[in-house]
Amino acid sequence: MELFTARVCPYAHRSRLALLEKGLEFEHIEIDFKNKSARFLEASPYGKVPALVHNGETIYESLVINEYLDEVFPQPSLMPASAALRAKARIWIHYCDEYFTGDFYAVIHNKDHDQHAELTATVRDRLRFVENEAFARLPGDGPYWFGADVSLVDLAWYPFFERLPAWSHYRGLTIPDDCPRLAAWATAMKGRASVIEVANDEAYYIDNYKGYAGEVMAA
Ligand SMILES: N[C@@H](CCC(=O)N[C@@H](CS)C(=O)NCC(=O)O)C(=O)O
Repeated sequence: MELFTARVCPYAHRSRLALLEKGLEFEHIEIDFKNKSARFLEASPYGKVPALVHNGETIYESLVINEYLDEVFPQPSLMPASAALRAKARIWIHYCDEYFTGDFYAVIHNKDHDQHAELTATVRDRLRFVENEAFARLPGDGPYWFGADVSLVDLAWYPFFERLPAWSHYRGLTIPDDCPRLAAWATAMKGRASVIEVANDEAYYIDNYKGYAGEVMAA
């Protein structure tokens, strides 16, 4: 199994975590975005990481790769046992890509001081929505989204929280104080073995997002 990946990419990070959680051996192929090989472009028609090659098939899109891995290698399962909770898991994965990530990246890409407060407030509200609609309502008592067992939802969201120190550094964005469950979840994820194995430190993200962020804007 081969994974085309990039250390800086949160989407590739999701699939690296899924492979590690499954205990699967894989060849890690780091992609230089400025010099994409023909082999990579064949595996990844969008020219994006991650892309997985397994049994002669190429699979791309991080969420699709992770569902594929969970189907093909069912143990340990990374989805809840009941159909209703699996549906909830898909809702929260969908919320991440449909609503959260766009607003999250808008904050770091924005160079206009006049828009800064509104953009960061939007992300804080997204985090409060997760706190109040997911963590306060879903069954289980943590530390993960669905209780004691890590799931594809945790793996879909966590990479953005590992990058949050860069948002905090350049844009003053942190987890709001009124989101204690979300903060506890982020701490629990940070301590997980798979996360530790591929973690980058805060300085790495601050350095790598400098080009996007430009100057520091206070909270
Ligand atoms: N929806 C895709 C997003 C993947 C994505 O945007 N990857 C970026 C890096 S984070 C990429 O490969 N960009 C290629 C480029 O910048 O040339 C997924 O979930 O896999």
